[in-house]
Amino acid sequence: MKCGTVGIVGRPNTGKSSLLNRLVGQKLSIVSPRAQTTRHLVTGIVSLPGCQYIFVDAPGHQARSRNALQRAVNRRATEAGRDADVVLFVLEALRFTPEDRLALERIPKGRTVVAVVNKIDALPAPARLIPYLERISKESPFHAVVPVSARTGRNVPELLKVVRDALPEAPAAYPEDQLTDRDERFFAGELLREKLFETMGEELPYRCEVVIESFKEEGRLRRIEAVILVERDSQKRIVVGSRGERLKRMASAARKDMEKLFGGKVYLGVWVKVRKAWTDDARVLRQLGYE
Ligand SMILES: Nc1nc2c(ncn2[C@@H]2O[C@H](COP(=O)(O)OP(=O)(O)OP(=O)(O)O)[C@@H](O)[C@H]2O)c(=O)[nH]1
Ligand SMILES: [Mg+2]
Repeated sequence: MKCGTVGIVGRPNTGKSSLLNRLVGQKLSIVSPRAQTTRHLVTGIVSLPGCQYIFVDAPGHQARSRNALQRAVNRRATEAGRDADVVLFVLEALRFTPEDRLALERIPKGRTVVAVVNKIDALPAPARLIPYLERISKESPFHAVVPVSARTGRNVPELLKVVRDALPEAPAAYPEDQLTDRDERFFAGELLREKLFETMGEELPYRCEVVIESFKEEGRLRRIEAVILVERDSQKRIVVGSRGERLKRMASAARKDMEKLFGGKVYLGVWVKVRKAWTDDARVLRQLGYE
């Protein structure tokens, strides 16, 4: 039996969370076209005959951190590479930016690192992939370089094989049917946060956080009370929208996703609160679990 932790790291927006979801076959980690969507470590467990993979999706490592929140998120990104048996270093096909290099340098020396070249479904000229793969294999002593598409699932089974070979012999750490070690409360907050990323303009999602104030199971109903923290009154007005329409739409979309994931009815109440400059307030960040 093989079993081990597999950290999924790289610069923001390379498709790490999409890859986790594809590997697990379930949407666990939120995805958006924006960089720095993921802020937490999200575990996805895959149990196959003779092998259990404990994947850990990490936030993208950012070159420039402008506030305490981003520094805390970056520390988390580093943790995922440090504590893993195997590291998946995720790249976007045909690109290798200074930010990619920085993320690669954050992985401790001596780790088994697989370079995963993602988004091969979107290649403008497929012939350019081979020289790119050759170039990447020279960047670092990778255990392997594997091209995949998290979007279509192409070559993902091959990636699983490569990782399996590199995992240590160990008994399974989790029951076979367990998908994650995160609870429903965590996913409720993330699904609402995803709607902020989908709906809001440029800077706003980075100024928002979701706090689940209460999560109760009443028979088959889950009664969830959430708060969206923003930094200023003007941001609150935008999140709420005229006559509360925007907030209602986001809450309704989040509730539907929650019902799908939890397999039961959800009541979701959402409020917006102003907490001045929370992204730079160590005390608030600690309360939010970032320290
Ligand atoms: N064409 C294509 N797009 C992809 C693929 N994988 C991810 N994407 C897109 O790339 C964007 C970023 O995806 P995420 O999975 O959120 O990326 P991430 O690396 O987790 O980003 P951070 O959490 O911000 O670090 C989204 O718009 C995805 O739909 C892929 O295989 N092909
Ligand atoms: Mg992500």
